[in-house]
Amino acid sequence: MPDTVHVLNGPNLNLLGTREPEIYGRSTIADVEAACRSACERHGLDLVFRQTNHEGELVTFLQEARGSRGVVLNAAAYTHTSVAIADAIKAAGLIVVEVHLSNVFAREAFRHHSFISPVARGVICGLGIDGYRLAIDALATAGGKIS
Ligand code: CA2
Repeated sequence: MPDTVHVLNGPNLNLLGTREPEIYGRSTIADVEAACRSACERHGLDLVFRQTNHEGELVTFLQEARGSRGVVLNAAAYTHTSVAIADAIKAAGLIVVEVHLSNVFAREAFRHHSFISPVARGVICGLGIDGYRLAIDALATAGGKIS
């Protein structure tokens, strides 16, 4: 378990690569998974990669990540709305790196607030799917401590 990284993806990310490529790029969710798998293999870590469109299921996935090395979390729109997800991170005592494909601060004001950032170890946004790899690198080294 401590050698497992969970990469959890929220609503609509299953549609990646099909619409709005100018914002989210052309990579599909399968491409994101492949990039995460090769990053984990490089570090000798196991990977659990999941996507859901349901807030409660994301809470369950976070609970199931208890005891892991850490979580790379793109909660998508729930980032900006979900107290339940922030509570789940705290309750499970998880090390979380929050990731967004787009630079949320260059977008609408409602995307500037995150309920997850205060309970995350770090935040990466605007670097496309490279952000997932960088988050895995951070979790692999120094238990996610970014110095
Ligand atoms: O930039 C990101 O990764 C986001 O988490 C993506 C979310 C958005 O609500 C956040 O503010 C930032 C939206 C994901 C929707 O994904 C789509 C994929 C293909 C087509 C349309 C939406």
